[in-house]
Parts: sequence; structure tokens; C-alpha cells
Amino acid sequence: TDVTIKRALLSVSDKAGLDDLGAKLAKAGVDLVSTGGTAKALRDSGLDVRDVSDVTGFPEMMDGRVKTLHPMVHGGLLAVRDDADHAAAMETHGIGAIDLVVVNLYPFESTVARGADRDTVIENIDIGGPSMVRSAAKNHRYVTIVTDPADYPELLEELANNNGATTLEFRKRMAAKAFAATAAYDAAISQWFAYTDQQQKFPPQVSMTRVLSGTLRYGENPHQDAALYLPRGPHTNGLPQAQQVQGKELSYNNYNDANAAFELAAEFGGQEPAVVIVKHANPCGVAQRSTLLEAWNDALACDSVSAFGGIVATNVPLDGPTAEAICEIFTEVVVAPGADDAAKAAFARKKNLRLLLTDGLPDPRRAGQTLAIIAGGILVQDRDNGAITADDLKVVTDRAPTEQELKDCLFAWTVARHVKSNAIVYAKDGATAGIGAGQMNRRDSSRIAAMKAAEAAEKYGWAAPRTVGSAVASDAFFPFADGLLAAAEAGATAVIQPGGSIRDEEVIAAANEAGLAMVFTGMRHFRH
Ligand code: 93A
Repeated sequence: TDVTIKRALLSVSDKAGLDDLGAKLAKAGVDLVSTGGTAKALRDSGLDVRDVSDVTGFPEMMDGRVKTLHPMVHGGLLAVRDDADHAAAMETHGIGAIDLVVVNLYPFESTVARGADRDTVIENIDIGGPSMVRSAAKNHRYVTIVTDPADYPELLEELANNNGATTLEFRKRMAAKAFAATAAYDAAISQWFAYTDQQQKFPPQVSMTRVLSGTLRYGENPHQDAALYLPRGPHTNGLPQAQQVQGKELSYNNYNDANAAFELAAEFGGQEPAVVIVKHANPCGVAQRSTLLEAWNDALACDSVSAFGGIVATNVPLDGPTAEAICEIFTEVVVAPGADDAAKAAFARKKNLRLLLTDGLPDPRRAGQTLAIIAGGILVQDRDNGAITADDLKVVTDRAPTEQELKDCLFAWTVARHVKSNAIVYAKDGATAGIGAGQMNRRDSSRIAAMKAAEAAEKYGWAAPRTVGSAVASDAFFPFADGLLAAAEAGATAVIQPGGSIRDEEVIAAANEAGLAMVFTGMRHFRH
């Protein structure tokens, strides 16, 4: 099943690595056939090449739109070599077999990306290239197809190891890659049409043009298979781009949780140190302080029980003292925009801890889409990148929040949007005091958050829970006064919530009665 490469057709837009490949193929005695620009490049580097127009008996015409679309090419690619009729047809028409095709396509996506005009974009829809790629890939039993310059070294190694031939295994693998490449290429074209002509809203991200990056050990549970996919095109500064410095392989849940932690850490910018501890995609402690170590200590204090086996993210590079402190409890993953040597040395002693270092923080306000698969369909929506500032807040109570209360409100609000609904977050002096997540009613979230704060006070021997004198954030409006009253009971003095309930008046009256200051954001942050 090995096929010796005698004749190769090279036609590439991306000419990276071409000279070297051409030279090595020529040295191995392979005859080279090429289209205009590729032939010129090879000749310029001193190689002997036959023009495809010489093979077809037709000049490249119509601005290059018709170069390789010819039976002399496609017959040479598609013929079943050991079929007598095919062999006879080749003989009759003087069609020579082509054993290797090296093609990469007109750069459609980058032409769109640089904002080229419509005619230029259309001209960059490759027709002859994908046709050759598909012909060769279909006939992989005899023909080798290579579509990615990154595969040139492997091709050469394959030839070196097999006496100038390729194995069926290699040809199959490259054929699969080739069809994936043409499928992605056509998907990009169809998306461009959808976007440009039909003004459809969700073209670039929600696409089939995703590449499989890695197969994960398993999914959310061991009986589920899982993989990581990356969108083609520019990448966000996220976890798949991070460098894993140490530790076990990342699991599906690790990715999910670390992403939740890092996205929240990114909300705090890269200046004043912040620490986020996440469990099961929910933050269980968040703090922003003048040092990272203080931020860690205060984030941990919020719910030190849940923090065990947690995921930690920071918004600034890790330092030694903070790393030492993190190492005192069992932690699954730490993700940060960098780490100093002392921090790396501290983590190195925890062999299993996965340490991920990024070049920076993802932009929390970036546009994009999220997907949810439901039985029989896919739900698509814009990312929740909406944000409010202090100026957007509407004071609805008799008492306006103090400056400190306002700061605490905004901090609690920032955390709350990253907590599964129903979300209730108490915060005081730049640290969460209690977090209630994922309950089916708001009052229960409120109570759970207060309970966690009380447990922390007991554990740390504080005179009072940190909810006393705190601000409380609710991801959606309080439908009744009871959730708000539960917060007042826990000692909160300020409230931030979207407002918009038909019972707002009732809730505002209850807030006034309890002496609370309350602001409305006018924006909801459900997270399901
Ligand atoms: O315009 S095409 O769709 N018509 C063709 O017949 C054809 N054959 C190869 N584009 C065609 N190609 C593409 O030309 C290849 O896919 C490759 O990207 C490019 C190489 O052209 P050159 O060798 O002139 O630089």
C-alpha cells in the first residue's frame, strides 16, 4: 500500500517553506509541476519545474480563474490506478498520474479580515485549489495530499522513512485533514455571504470553522467523552492560550472552572491585586487588596470550607508569599497573568497543582457569543458584556449610599454577575462577605450567603459577620420584599439590584423602613 512519489503538483498561495520542500522533493527525484506563481518561486530558487499549462495544453486564463481545472490534472488525480478501464483512459488521453498534491488556498479569510472590497473578496474564493484538494483526498488510496505548510516536515520524514513513498496510514490522515480544510474554507465563504448580504447577526463566532485542539481525558463525568475546540481566527487571551507550567493535564471541569475564575479576575483590571476562588464555576471568595497576599487571605476567609480543592485566579502576576499561602490548602488550578520565580518555586513543590500562566487578561467587555445545546437545537446569544458605571445608578431610597457603600455595591455587583442565578453577594471593603448561588428562589440565596458569613465569623473568631455593614447585590430584581429583608437582617446597609419588578414600590418601602440605601442598575445579569 506504499505509493512512491514520482510526480508532484505544487500550487500554493502561502509560499512559506516552499523552496525547502521543492528542493528536497527534487533531490529525491520527484518531477515537479506547478501553477504560475508557485512555478516562478521554485524556478527563482533554482529548481526545474514543469508548468501546469504545459500539462493541460491550455494557458492559465481568465486572470488565473482557470489554471488547473482540466482532465489532464483531475484525470491524473482521480484515476484508480489498478482499474483497467481507468488505466486505458489514461493511456488513450496521455494523462500522467500525479502522486502528490501540495496545495494551500487563496487567502479568503484574511482578505475578508483586512476589509477588502467585495470584488477582491470574490476573487479570493479559490475554486481550482479545493477541487484538486478534494480529488486528491478522495483518491488517497494512491495520492498524497498536503494542505498545510506545517505538515511539510512530516511529509519529508515520511518519504525518508519509506524510500520515497508514503504509507496508506499517512495518506488517510492527510486526506481527513484536507477535507476538514475545504469544509472550513467553504464555511467561511458561506458565513461571509450570510454576514455581508443577509446581515445575519451571528456569523463569525458561531461557525463550523472550529478546530479541534485536544481530546480531554473525559467530560464532566468519566463516562462522557470530551474535547476542546478553538475558533479559527484571532484568539482571546484565554486558557487555551495559557502556558501550563506544571501539574496534571487539565480536565473538562478544570477548564470550565478556571475560565469562570479568570473571567471574574479580569473584571478587576491589572492594577490593584485581586484574587478569585471558584468551586463548580461559582466564586466562593473574591477580594481586592493592596497586596495579593491580603487579597488571597480575604478571599479565602469568605468561605474557606468551599475553597478546598478550588480554582484560583488572580488579575496580577503571582508572588512568592501568595503562592506559599495558596499552597497551604489543596488547590486544583491556579491561573494568573504571570508569576515570579519565588511563586513558581513554591508551586513546584505541589506536583499535581496545575499552574497556568497567561500573557494578560481577557477583555471582559469583548463581544462574542455563547452557545447552549438543547435537545434538537442550539441556543445562541451575545456574551453578557453589558456593564454599568456609578453614573448609571439610580438611587431609589430616601437615603443615598455613602461613598464606601457605593464602592461595596459595585464590587458586589461585579461578583454577582459571575455567580449562577439566583445570585446574592454581600461585600464589604473590597471583599465578598457571603455568596449565595444557584438557588431556585432569591430568599434562599440571601439566607445561604448570610449563613456562610456567619460561619466565617465563627471560624475566624470575628466579633460579627462581615455582612454587618455590607452592601448586597442581587443579579435580578427582588420580586418580593422578603429577600431584601433577609439581607437587612444579616446587617447589609446598602443594596444594588436591577429594579423593574411590578412590586418595586413595595421593595423600596421596605428598604426605607429598614434604613437601607438602594440603587437600581437597570441591567440584569442572569447566569444560568
Ligand atoms: O482561480 S482558481 O480557482 N482556478 C484554478 O484553476 C486554480 N488552480 C490552482 N485557483 C486555482 N489555484 C490556486 O492558485 C491554488 O489553490 C493556489 O492557492 C494558487 C496558486 O497560484 P500560483 O501558483 O499562481 O501562486
